[in-house]
Amino acid sequence: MKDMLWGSATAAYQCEGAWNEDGKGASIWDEFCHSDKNETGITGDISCDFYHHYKEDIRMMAECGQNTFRFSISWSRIIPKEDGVVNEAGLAFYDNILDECEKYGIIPNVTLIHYDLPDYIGAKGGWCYPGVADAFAYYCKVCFEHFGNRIPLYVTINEPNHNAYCNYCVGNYPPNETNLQHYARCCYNMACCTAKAIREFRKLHLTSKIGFVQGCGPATSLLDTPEYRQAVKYCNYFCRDPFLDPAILGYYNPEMLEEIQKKGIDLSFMKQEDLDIMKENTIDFLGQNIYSRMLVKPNTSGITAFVVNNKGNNDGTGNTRRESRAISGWFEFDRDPNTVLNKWGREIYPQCAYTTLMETSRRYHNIEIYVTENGHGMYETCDENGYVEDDERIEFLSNYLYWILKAKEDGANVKGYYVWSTMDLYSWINGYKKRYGLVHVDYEDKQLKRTPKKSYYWYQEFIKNHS
Ligand code: BGP
Repeated sequence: MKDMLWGSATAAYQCEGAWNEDGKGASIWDEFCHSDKNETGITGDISCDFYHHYKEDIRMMAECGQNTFRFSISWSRIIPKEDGVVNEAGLAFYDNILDECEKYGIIPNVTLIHYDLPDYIGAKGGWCYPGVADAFAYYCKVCFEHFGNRIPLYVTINEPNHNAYCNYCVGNYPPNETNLQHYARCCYNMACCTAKAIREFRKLHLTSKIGFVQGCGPATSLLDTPEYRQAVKYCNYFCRDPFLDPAILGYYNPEMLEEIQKKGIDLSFMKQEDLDIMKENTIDFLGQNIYSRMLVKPNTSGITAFVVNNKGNNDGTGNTRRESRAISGWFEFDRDPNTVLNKWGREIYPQCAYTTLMETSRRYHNIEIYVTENGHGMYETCDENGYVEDDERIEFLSNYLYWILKAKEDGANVKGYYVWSTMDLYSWINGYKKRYGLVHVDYEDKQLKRTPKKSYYWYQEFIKNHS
């Protein structure tokens, strides 16, 4: 499978640590984690300290046979303050990572923002700040000019849908609001961010490609009645279409905009000049994260409510609430009695990988797709050498990979696959006990000792057999 990249993924706030080293400014996650709003007190201040361990981590990736690495750049490391002055030490850190990747022939797939807005943007209203897209485009321009073709795959934003959802529906991510008007504003501003960043990117005529990463697949249902089909459509209006349509097609579906307004959302913030920029500046590829499916049914409860895997449900015992979402009159989550949930209330359903890739390909003209995240969170224990036998993860990954490769075989334009995550790292509100890594990190050890897990060796074998 020569045209397929095999790798793993991380994100700046979740792995770098060094939160205030070498001139880095604070991000909204630094601010949130250091505040009273952070109920657990757990932070990403040090995490697995990728900032000082990147050489070791990239070497281990290479030894595993991985030929691509997805990581993100911290905006506040590059432009620490509102004055826009570039922090050369920030650029140098990422130059070093790129050097290391080049040394091993690892292709970088780099996200320009993975949740961690600079705090100075947060103070002005974060993703709802009307100037966020211009500020983002400026930061991206600095990156494009500096890194240029050394980064062949750029991603503007990680999971605008999930980010906006956690920020403004569930309220478990900063700024911790529950406000659908702000959700709509945030989604729109994120689409403007992507379009304005792409406008800067195209000016440089790089050979690199640019995309964005979607956090969930299309909605689906257990029954096929007009009511269920309607629920599916509404869930897509909420989770998919406001993101993929402008980014890939260059416009919003007018029927969707009408339905949103009928829900009482004021869309007067939408401006023709932004829509013109979106039309001209669409993505080259889609990054698709695959964890679970959006299984919905008609909303009969009349309730609007949002529950994620890490709010009031972060003990990992699996005996608390199921992950769900509902919008009065539109849709609510359904439960398939034949599937299992993980310990954080999220459904495990490998076949969703196939439907996601096939349906996305169909709707969006067979766009090039990278599966930018796929992984399994677990509580883990290691032996005295730090070795973890994570058979459950191996089973999860191989089942999902079966469906991903089947989708590729059946015509989806899948170009790469990334396990979430390269090594154990900070899992947002879930802290450090929920682990995803192919490599175990001993957080008790001063050196933050790394030990490959059983899944690392399984992946090494898998890559060998599929290259
Ligand atoms: C995705 C994010 C990642 C990662 C992953 C696992 O939505 O892009 O950053 O965290 O989910 O989620 P969690 O850590 O909440 O279990």
